This record gives sequence, structure tokens and C-alpha cells, in this order.
Amino acid sequence: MGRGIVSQILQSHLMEGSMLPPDELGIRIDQTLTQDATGTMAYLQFESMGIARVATELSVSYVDHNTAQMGFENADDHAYLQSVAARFGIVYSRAGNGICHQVHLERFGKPGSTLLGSDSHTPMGGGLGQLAIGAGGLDVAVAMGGGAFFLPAPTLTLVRLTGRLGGWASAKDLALRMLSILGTKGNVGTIIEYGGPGVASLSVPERATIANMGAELGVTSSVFPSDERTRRFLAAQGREHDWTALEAEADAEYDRVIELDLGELEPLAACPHSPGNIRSLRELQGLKVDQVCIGSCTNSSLQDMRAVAAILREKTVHPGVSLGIAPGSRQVLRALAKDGSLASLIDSGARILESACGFCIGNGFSPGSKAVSFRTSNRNFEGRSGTGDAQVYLVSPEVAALAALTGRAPDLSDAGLASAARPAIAEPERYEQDDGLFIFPDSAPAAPVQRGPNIGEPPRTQPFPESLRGVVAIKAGDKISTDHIMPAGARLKYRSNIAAYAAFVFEGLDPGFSARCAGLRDSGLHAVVVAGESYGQGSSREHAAICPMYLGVKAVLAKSFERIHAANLVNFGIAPLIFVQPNDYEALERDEAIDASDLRKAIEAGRNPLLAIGGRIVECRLELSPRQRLILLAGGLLNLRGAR
Ligand code: MIC
Ligand code: SF4
Repeated sequence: MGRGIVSQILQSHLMEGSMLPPDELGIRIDQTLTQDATGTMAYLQFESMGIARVATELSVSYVDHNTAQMGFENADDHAYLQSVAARFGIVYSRAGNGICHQVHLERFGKPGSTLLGSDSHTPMGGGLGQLAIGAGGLDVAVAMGGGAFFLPAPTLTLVRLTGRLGGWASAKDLALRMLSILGTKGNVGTIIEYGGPGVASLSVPERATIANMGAELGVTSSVFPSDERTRRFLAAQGREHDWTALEAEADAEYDRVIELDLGELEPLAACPHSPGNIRSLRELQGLKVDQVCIGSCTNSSLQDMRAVAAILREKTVHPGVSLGIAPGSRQVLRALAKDGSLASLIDSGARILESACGFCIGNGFSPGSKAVSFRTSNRNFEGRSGTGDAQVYLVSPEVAALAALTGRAPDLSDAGLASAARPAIAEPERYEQDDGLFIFPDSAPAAPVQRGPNIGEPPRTQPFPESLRGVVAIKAGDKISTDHIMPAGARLKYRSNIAAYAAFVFEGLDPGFSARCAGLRDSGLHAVVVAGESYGQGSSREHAAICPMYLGVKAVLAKSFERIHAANLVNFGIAPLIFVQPNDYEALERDEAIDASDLRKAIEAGRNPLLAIGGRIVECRLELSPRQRLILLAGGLLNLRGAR
């Protein structure tokens, strides 16, 4: 039987385990990336492991999330990250250099290699034929030290593309179409491989947009072949030497095959408040739009920005719309400045934003109350924009630009637009490079690590208790994202200070949660979180596990979990328990007492735990490997590794 590209990469990187379910695979990680919002904690954990220098081929520390710098905290974090990078052999990408995934694609990603990043959109590297996976910071810290990264033997899905994009359909619409087919839940453990004759018609930045939004499907990664288009992209980036061909072997077998004709795609939109709530743009016609934000790691390439500039050229933004544009990297911004596109954007009335995450994570540019915002980013969870009742729609850059001109969801059947297609933007022969905002470790002066007053130690917890007496501290619904658990936006500056950040756990859902947990802890009780389907979807932020751990949460009882968050819970000593009978969820109430005295023994024995709740017995499942059971019993991965 032939192997697909994912199987080839997994096999060439296998350190432990096997690819046969139910085994777990431990793979070698060639490259890592961190960003500043997750990176400070990841490097504090790395430091506590007592390793002298990173053991990877390449590790890069990006500063792109917390660049608002309201107060001293962000700048102190940046100084810490810069000093720690110099100390441990890590490339440091300074604020202003761009969004980690876009910059990594431009300067470092390599076909056939593995990349682990402390950010859920790390899979964007799959556009280059890299097996790129998002994880919690602690898993990335272990990989930086040369340790294996573990994942369950994956389910492999081939998406076979035919035809080519036409009319106004773009790569974003393919990403959205995938969401309408697969949804945002139920895809845990899947890796998508793109193939078929349609792949050749997509440029690397377009492939990267599609791989990026695999994160919203909840898949582990999405990988494209490495072909002539990949070679051309790398050559244009001055790194043809990083190219290798990567294609599926004849007769490669997959668990599932999805056929998609690119020619049949039409412009789509993800409607409030889920990336999986997909409708045709046609159905939104006439919808008044108040704000348009173009950028984020999903759609901020030079190609995207040039398409937007072509649509806005010699036109003026509608007076009812506030348009913000954030080019994804300094490389993109410089190119736009040189070819005159930047002038067109400015002339149109666009507000040019920093090449950073910014609006995408609610770090500025929050819409007005009840405002409709058209965005090219990848997530529209309720409140993520910083405005609780804003209505955020995810669309392509072209559709966003058209909406900025008309103040409405564009009517593509309009005579002028129906006869046109989206601007054809040729791929550059050469991307002009300037690596001036990287600090490479060999040239960095070895100075002491700088720790500002906001930077605390990574917290630890005790081994899993012999007998657990818990109380339901919150009963949450389906699709609770890590944005619900640990808000970002204005709270981002507390990422390095767990004691301060923990005050905001579930802030938007239940502002009393943190104080309630403190009360339980004082009475010698443990807090238990109860939730519905897909608990922990969205970001990789391990703070959504660390802060609850800090508050004394020892178990989350849910109908299902998303992959990265479930792994983070285990890494911080919290049991991710799955209801065997989903109906048991309905019967549970907040403040109910839970006798979980069976839990530790069940974890040890690898059997289903039985919880006694209000005279009922609730059976749960723990989908953990033997390795993860040991981590949980130890009270977290740092305890198990015997870190200093
Ligand atoms: C996100 O898009 O939600 C983030 C902010 O990039 C997160 C990481 C974080 O919370 O720092 C992610 O996607 O992992
Ligand atoms: Fe940054 Fe948004 Fe991308 Fe997350 S999704 S890395 S916040 S641009």
C-alpha cells in the first residue's frame, strides 16, 4: 500500500510508538515557534527544565500578539523573550516583523519537516508541505529540549481537488467550504491531506490560507504536497535550497476521501458566532456593514493585500464603514510601500494597522455595539472582537474590500461585479527580503535573562489527590472556546502573571467563577467544570488550563473536548472526563457536590471513573494514553519531568 504525504512525514520522524490505532506516536520536531502571548510561559517552563540550549534545528520566538503595550507588561515580556532567546539559541523576531505564521512561511518553513508551535494556527505551514501542529506551550518547551511530541495515531482524510477557482471565489472560500462540510466538531485526531489536479492551480499563500483554517475544523493539521509552485515560492523567497518534492505515492490509502471541484466554489461567509456557521454571501445581500478588518494570519499575504489594493484603487471607503488593514508581515508591508499599493490603500481612507494580530484577538479595533464587522480572520466567537454583541462575519479579502466600498454585503450579481472576477494577482518572481528585525542567536550578546515585575514563576500543583471531593463550579454549554475560558483582548497583558490572570477565568460567562473557586479551596473542596460538546475549542493557550489549575479545578466533565485543550488540561493535572451518557449532563446543576473518590484509582487502572452526584452514579470516560495517565497522576508534566 502506498503512503500519502502525511504518512511519509510521520514515518520519517517517528521516535516512539506506532501509526496503528490505538497507539500514540512520538515524533521528532524539527522546528518550533512561539508567540509572545504563549511564549513567556513556554520559556519559563523551558528554563525550569534546566536544559542548556534548544535541541531543534530551528526555534523561533515571535512577538506579534501583545504589541498594544498599554502599560509596562508587554514590553517587559518582550525584553524577557529577547534575552531568553539569546541565552538558549533561539531566533527572535522583534515586534513589527509580522504575524508568526506569515513570517514563518516566508522565511523558515520547509517541506517535509515537522513544526510545533504554541499557537493553534501553526498548521498554516502545511501550505508549504510541512507537517505543522499547534500545541500548548509546555509541549513546545519539551520539543525544544529534544523531547518527542505525542499525538494519537491519526485518521487520514484526503481532500481531492479538481478544477480551478473562478469568478469571485478565493482560497478563503475553500477554507469556509471545508467548514460547511466537516463542521467545527468531531474532527479531533484527523489530519487532512490535500491532493488531486486542482492543487497545482493554488499558490503557496492560498494553500496556507486553507491550511490555516484547518484549525477551525479542529483537525490536527492540514498538509499540501510540495510541488513546482512550492519550489517557485521558496525560490522567490531566496530559499530554493529548502525545497524538496513531496507527493503521495501511487495507491496511497486514506480513511476518508472528499472530492471538491474548485470551479464550483462561490463566495461564502462564516456568520456570527461560529466559524462553522457558513452561508452563501448571496443570502447576506443588503446587510449593512459598519466595520471591515482585513489581515490576520489567515489572509494577510502580499497576494491578498494586492488584491485588496486593486479593488480599492481610486475609490473611497463608504462613509459608514471604518476600514482597518493589517498587512501580515514587514515583508508584505515593504512590498506594498514600494509598488504603490500602500498609497492606494491610504488614499481610499483605510486605516493602516500594525503588522500584528491586533483586531483578530480583540486587541484594539473593537466594533461598536451591535455593529456588523466583516473580517478576513479565522474566528468569530462571541465577544472575541472585544465587543460582546458585535456581529462578526468571516469573509475573503476581496469580499471585505467590496463591502468597505459599499457599506453593505456586496451583491455579486450586480452588473459591474457579475461581469468581473476577483483581481488576478501574479505571484512575485522575487520577494524582497530584509531580515533586519530578526535577531539570530549567534549574533545576540549573551546577557542575563530579564524578568519584569509582572513575570511570575510557572505555577505547579500537587499530585492528583487520593480522594477528590468536588463541587460543580460552573455549568457551561456547547462549544466553549478558550476565549470564553481565558479572555484575551484587554486581558492579554496578564499572560505572564497567572495569579493576576486567574481572576478572569470565565469572565464573560460567569464573573463570580474565580471567587467561587477560592471559596471552595478554602473549604478543602475542588472545583469541577461541567460543559457540553467541543469544550476548549479555538486557541492553544495553555492559560485556559493553568489558570483553572491555579484556582483548584481538578476535573472538567464534558460531552467532548478539543485536542489541544484536552492535552493542556492533562499537562496541568486536570482530568478531562467525558460523559459516557451525554444525558447525564442535563441532570447536573451548579453547586452540586461530586464525590469523586474513585477517580485516582480509575486513572491508575485505566478504567472508566464513576462519580457519585446527588444520589446518582455518573460514569465517565478518560481518553488518555498510558503516558498521559502518568502525567495526570503526577499533577502535571512539569512534576513528572522532575523539573527544578
Ligand atoms: C488565537 O488566535 O486565539 C491566538 C491568540 O493566536 C491563540 C494563542 C493565544 O491565545 O495566545 C491560538 O490560536 O492558539
Ligand atoms: Fe494572531 Fe489571529 Fe492568527 Fe491567532 S488567529 S495567530 S490572534 S492573527
